[in-house]
Amino acid sequence: MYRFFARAVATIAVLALLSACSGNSGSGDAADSNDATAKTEWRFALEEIEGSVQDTYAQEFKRRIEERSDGAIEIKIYPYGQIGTSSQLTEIAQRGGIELVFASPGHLADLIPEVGVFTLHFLLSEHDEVNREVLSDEKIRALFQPEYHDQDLELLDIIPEGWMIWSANKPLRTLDDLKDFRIRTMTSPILVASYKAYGASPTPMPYAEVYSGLQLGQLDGQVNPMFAIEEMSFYEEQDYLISARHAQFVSTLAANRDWFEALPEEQRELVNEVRDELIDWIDDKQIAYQQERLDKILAAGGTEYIELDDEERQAFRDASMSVRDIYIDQTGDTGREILDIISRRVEEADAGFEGR
Ligand code: 6CS
Repeated sequence: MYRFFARAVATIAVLALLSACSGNSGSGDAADSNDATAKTEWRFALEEIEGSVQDTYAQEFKRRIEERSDGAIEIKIYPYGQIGTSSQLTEIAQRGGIELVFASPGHLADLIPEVGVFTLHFLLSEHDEVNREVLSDEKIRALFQPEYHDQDLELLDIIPEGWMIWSANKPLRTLDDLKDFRIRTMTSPILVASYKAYGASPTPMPYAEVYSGLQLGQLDGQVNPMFAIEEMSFYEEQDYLISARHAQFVSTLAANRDWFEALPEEQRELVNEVRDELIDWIDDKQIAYQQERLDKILAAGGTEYIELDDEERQAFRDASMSVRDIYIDQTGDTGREILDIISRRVEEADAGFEGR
């Protein structure tokens, strides 16, 4: 299971190689060349391992792009563990060492504080259909594009990957249960503030270190969508999985900005076309994955699944509201506007959905 620990040894070498190769690949070589058989390689790095939501997305993205480019484009996928941590992947994409990357706000907010909005609790809808509609709206994407551009990135899509689930060795139903609870979070300052607001003791760290943190007793629990808890084996070290439906795990698909802007028009359109096609496709897949993985965990035995009721959730909702001021403090007027627009869009889409 921990292939990625072994592979970490190769990380430095791969990083060096990718940076050195920057400019020799992924920039429309085939189009520039007279050799009709020349291929352009696009490198696509993931924050998740093979079989994950991001891997499923990348495989289908690759299949559709390669097929429609008549062999002119080849996409090489690097699952988590082959290159580096989420933050390192973003850094390499900024430098042009890879062309495409998944960058989730849980880590990316260190660099682009505005995307931390997606790590705020009780912001998105309880309805998957509403979240899919709001997050894929190009007007919502446009709110973040200037910040991505400032960081040499192009934001291509915002993708929900399922409800965040707490894992622990005791049931977590109240704020009291979370008191001083050492919970691993991604590195976003908003996530740290969110768990502090619950009275917990948040411990930010990279994804690859979570399993050993649980195993060695450095952590009491962690939070991730069900598919990840299963494929990263976190459940093996935990007795309870708790769904508070407090937040979705959201990721963003990004590209190196210069590379994207320099793509021949038809290739840029192809990327946008496939991106649009995959909105519903990946959402249906991720929803199915959560249930399948939960079934798998429960079938293995030794883990109890708890869903908090509305009254229990309300206490967490109330405690989470102060974190919105922290987000606004960190992001100023831009963040305030982003937060207002997203809250309003979710409210309107919820009202429309419930009235259907
Ligand atoms: O917890 C994390 O750090 C990671 N979790 C998921 C589901 N995807 C990528 C992210 O880095």
